[in-house]
Amino acid sequence: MNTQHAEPEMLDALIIGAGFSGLYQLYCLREKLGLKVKVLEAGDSVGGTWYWNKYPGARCDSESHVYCYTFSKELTEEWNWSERYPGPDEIVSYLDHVTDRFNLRHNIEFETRVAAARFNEKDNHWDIEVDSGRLYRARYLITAVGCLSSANVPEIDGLKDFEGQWYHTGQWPKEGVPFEGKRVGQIGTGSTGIQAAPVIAQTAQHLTVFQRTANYSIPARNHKLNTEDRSSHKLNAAATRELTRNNSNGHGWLISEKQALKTSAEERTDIYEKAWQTGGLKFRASFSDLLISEKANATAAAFIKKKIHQLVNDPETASSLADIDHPYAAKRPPIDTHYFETYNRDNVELVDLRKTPILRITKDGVVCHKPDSKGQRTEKHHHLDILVFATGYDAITGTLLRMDIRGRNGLKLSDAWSAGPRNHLGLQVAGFPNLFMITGPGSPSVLTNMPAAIEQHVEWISDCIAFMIEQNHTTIESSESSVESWVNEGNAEANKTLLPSVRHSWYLGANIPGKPRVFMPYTGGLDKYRNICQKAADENYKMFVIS
Ligand code: NA7
Repeated sequence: MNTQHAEPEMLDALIIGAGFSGLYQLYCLREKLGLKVKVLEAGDSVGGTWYWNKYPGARCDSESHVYCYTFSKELTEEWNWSERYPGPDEIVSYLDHVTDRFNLRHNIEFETRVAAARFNEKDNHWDIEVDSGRLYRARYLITAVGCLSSANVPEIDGLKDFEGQWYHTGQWPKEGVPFEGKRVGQIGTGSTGIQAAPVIAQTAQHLTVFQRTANYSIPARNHKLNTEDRSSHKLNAAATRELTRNNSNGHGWLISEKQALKTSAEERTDIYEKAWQTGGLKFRASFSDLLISEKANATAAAFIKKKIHQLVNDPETASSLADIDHPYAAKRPPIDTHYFETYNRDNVELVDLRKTPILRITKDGVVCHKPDSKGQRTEKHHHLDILVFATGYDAITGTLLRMDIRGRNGLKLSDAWSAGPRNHLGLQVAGFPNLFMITGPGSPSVLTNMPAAIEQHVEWISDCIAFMIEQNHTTIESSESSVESWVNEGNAEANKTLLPSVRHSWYLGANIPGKPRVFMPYTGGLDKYRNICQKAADENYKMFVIS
């Protein structure tokens, strides 16, 4: 850490990131606790994940009337969403509005990336250094860095030789990318690729989609909201708040109590058909046993695969798209706008990488292995002007570990987590006093509607810091034993579901070479998690080590 710079700026709390989490954490610590707080943000505006993810077709998969804060009735009352699912520009406008409405901007430093943070054991504070070398000193350090903010660009042989332009969807140029007259290759068919392909296909001369793992998708059925929709959302806002705070997923709906396996085939198909027509993530709430029973899940999987075959004209393409090797929603379940239908366009081609893997990238395209009719190895060159990597993120831990965070005895977070992330309640790591993580590993985060999970975390952290101040305590940290029991609890909850069975899922870190395979999000549900956290607070944080 650079010590040649001027005196550090003294703060009570430093927050990293100005997305949904960082802004609300700033508001709570400043307004409710009166602390001196600063947010450091790498981008030049608020927005977090949505500041960077401006790729074609980008859209939130939570519905707009729940993808927002609920802490201020006035804010809920005055803000008007324009569509069922908000796009990045509208979300950033919303967060801009929140920033100005609550006068938060002057506590945020933009274009400032945290490089390192060290816990000073002598004086019990954090020393933080940013990329420009500036220093800050704070009693509390809170990471609000999002779960999907470190782009994963796979190391494919030859990328450096590519003479066209290439982009990762998570670092999309603000000015956009014109596809007119271009031959575009898109690698990846996760939630992002499934959103991007239909939009890129509308203007590109030709789009080649490289699919490694076929994926389920449910129609989003996005639409403009009218005055009645908005009035109804506002009228029901208090009830919706109660619902999103007290259910397992933080969305505006409950998971049905009906079991697929105890429902007749005819009724089951009716229920799936209705959910398909309604669209969106609620499809996965059709039955209570979908994520715990392979047999139940297979009924949903079969329904969706049949839809794919109905939607896609070319039987070979349909077969590749429907050749899905994992249970429905055991990987992140995408929702789409005309994704499967896009393959009926003359200018769109699917390359099934399970049959014809990528060999290398050349100066003007991608070369795939293509067995000929005699099974001999031949090569096919896909000529491309633009390559789009919709290849996901070093999710949940990537951004945390890219910073050089060191706790007691200089322990590096990357060493503490060398076998995978370990913490207590997803909030605190043993040996890292006064460091709190919002929506980190071990918390429900990506399995929920994020703002609901974020409000819970921020409020818990704020209450905890208020307790520390009231009681004149200096440090709070997890004990090794509480970490051990939380890791066991997390594994036990995950193993009740089908989710850890998908070995190639980013929930397990499997998309990043060398990343430990540990199931990261807490699957017990936001409601259960909230109660566990509340109990810890009600017991005066006795599971934590306080000094
Ligand atoms: P995902 O869900 O991680 O999807 C990434 C896609 O990229 C997926 O289809 C991957 O295939 C594919 N991929 C990754 N590396 C490669 C290589 N080397 N070759 C070919 N294909 C590759 O990321 P998304 O951005 O779509 O979604 C992330 C979240 O963002 C999403 O859940 C929403 O919450 C928003 P694989 O499946 O690994 O075989």
